[in-house]
Amino acid sequence: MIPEMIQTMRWYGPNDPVSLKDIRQAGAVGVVTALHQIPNGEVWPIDDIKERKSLIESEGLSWVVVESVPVHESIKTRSGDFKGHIENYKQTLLNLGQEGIKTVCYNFMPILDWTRTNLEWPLENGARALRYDSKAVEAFDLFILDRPEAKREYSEERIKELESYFNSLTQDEKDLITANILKGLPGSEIGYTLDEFREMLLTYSDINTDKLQSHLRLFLEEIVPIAEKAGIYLTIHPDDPPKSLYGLPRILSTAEDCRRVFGDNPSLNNGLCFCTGSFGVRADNNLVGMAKEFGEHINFIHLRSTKRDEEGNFYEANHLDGDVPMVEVIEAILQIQKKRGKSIPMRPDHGHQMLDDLGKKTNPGYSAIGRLKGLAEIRGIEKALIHHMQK
Ligand code: CS2
Ligand code: MN
Repeated sequence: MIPEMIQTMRWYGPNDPVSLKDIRQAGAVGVVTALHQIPNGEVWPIDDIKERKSLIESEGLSWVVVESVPVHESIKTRSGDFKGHIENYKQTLLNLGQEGIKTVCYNFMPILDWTRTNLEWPLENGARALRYDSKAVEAFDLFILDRPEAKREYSEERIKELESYFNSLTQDEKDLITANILKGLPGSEIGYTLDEFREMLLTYSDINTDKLQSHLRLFLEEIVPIAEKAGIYLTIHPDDPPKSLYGLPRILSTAEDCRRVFGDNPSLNNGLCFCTGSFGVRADNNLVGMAKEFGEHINFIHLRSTKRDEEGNFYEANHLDGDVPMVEVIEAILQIQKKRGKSIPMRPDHGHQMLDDLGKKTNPGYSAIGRLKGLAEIRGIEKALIHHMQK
């Protein structure tokens, strides 16, 4: 028998315009959620976890994954009260474990979580997608953030190109790019003003890639034994996009990065959130190869596709189009599940804003219908593959 993936959808809690009933009708059996109301770094109290869990269960769903228990900035920079924050993180894991919630996602991206510059990129068919424009990010870095080192990091030719692009933008367009970058996308937990962001950047002035890698290693040395004790499978979410921005180091963008993290700490509770849309932005990431190589550590799966161009831009494509070889990826995952004799939770990561969701207030990337479509397509692929593999 080949186990099926556990179909889930992300839910942002009682204020999410997408309800638990909607998620159930989409065919998901569970949700991925977090206690977003608790400030980063504080312990998640047992009672709050219990309450949220029973709310979800009262609608016939289960709380399958926590995404995310955010890692406090002090832990990433190992400054201030990072020790206290690590203790809090451990306690939260123990509390979640006690309530039977066994899969926890987090990321180790400095300051900002995932980044897009356009949240309503019009597609040919009238639906809307999220898009990342390299020029917008780099022009923001050079001319709005005005980061002193930026001028040395870009070539003269690039700076000229960015200058003329920047001058072609209206003030409204500039403001929108700034807001999209700094206010934080759903799940980011924290947004910044320009000045706050500049101040945060200073906290990384002596943190290079090596140092950030060692901070992740030291963090995992502390929390993985607790996860083992609590029966929790940790899953690190890759960098999105998988490259350095604003001179900040990023350490989970490639297969090499995964090799380091799981080589340093081979515990199976030290796991990966295999986000195809994030890793898939790099042409040098072989997704099927990565699924096979890190299969034992894949404890959570985000399925979506992106379409990149030569200039480093990308948009979120239909789940079965774009650069992600979705059928092959799902096949590789089914092989992993067969080998491990275990179902892995999966969610259709994002979706297009389409049909009745157009014009509605939605969480960017997290409207109902686009994700329902993605989930339905993925479910179809999975069923067909299992049918064939079992023959
Ligand atoms: C994003 C993020 O790509 C994604 O999944 O929607 O919210 C991501 O889930 C978080 O960065 C994980 O910690
Ligand atoms: Mn993801």
